[in-house]
Amino acid sequence: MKEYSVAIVGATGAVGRELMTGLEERNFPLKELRLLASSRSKGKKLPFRGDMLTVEECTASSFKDIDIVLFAGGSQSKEFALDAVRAGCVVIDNSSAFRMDPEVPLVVPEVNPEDISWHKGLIANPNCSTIQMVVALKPIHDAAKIKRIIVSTYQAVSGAGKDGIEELEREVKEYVKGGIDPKDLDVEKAFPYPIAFNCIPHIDSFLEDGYTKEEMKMVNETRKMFHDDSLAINATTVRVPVFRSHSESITIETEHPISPEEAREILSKAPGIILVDNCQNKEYPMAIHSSGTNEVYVGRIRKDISSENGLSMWVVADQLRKGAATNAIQIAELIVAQDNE
Ligand code: L14
Repeated sequence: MKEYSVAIVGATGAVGRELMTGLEERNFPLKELRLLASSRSKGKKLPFRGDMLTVEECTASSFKDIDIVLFAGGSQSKEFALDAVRAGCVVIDNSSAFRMDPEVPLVVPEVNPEDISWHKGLIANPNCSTIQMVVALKPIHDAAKIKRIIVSTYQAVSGAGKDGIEELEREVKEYVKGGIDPKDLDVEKAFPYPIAFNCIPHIDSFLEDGYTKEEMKMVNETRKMFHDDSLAINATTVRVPVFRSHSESITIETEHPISPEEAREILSKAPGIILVDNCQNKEYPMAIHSSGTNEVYVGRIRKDISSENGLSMWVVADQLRKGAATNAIQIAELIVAQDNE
């Protein structure tokens, strides 16, 4: 089997570290792994498969002799992704820069693996909240055709990277020291308000119509991967004081009737999904349980009592894993499979 020279751009960030873990855990056929990052991280050493690898500064000429480049999702995608494509690499990009480009496939392997066939060197990894939603909904869409989706997210602070994690930790410690009202906690750079003991209904920037860019990513990316521009979607995205794993409350309306029992039956056999749905036994998906795993967890499946054909459910996944690194490596595995056809 062919072995691949792979580079990670943004190796030192939260997603970069998960990409390294994923390549190791999934035993990706590597000839070589190169770690690239901004000049700030140059010279840092990170452990991989028993060795210490040194981080190099990413420049436009970093991509010679590399087969696959995984961009972790920072601002370096816009700067260097096209240089990597020009150097002949296959680029898998975690940022939002290219996702809606009609020349760029946007892929979740459980949902639309066929779309990698038309890539021109660049494949985009969807937004974390979108990924876990489409993994859960695609099997139901295939069975009963979804017409409308209403979703609210409960997004972990690690979506904002290491800064987000450190900010929640610092605020909680400050509160525990005593004598401070949560609204008076110091705010640093990750969020516009204190996130400890709070929910902030604001992720990414606001558009003129009152939705955020994060919300519109869920709308537009889902339509692109389901190949259906008529799908009605309304998203509200919220930051919550959880370290890791995004949770989502999802209500769908379908063209054909589908019962909660049928949905459970279908989802229990669907790829990448773990059904955790036994309310009588207090079993439902939770962020503290999904963290560090690669699957999408679905539970609380019930009939939407406000519409004719509808279901509500609760969907949780580790957004640094399936929402970013794992999905990107699964795309790389599709490339490997295609090469070996
Ligand atoms: O579009 O939770 O990939 O802050 C990833 C992190 C969107 C925001 C993306 C978060 C970003 C998200």
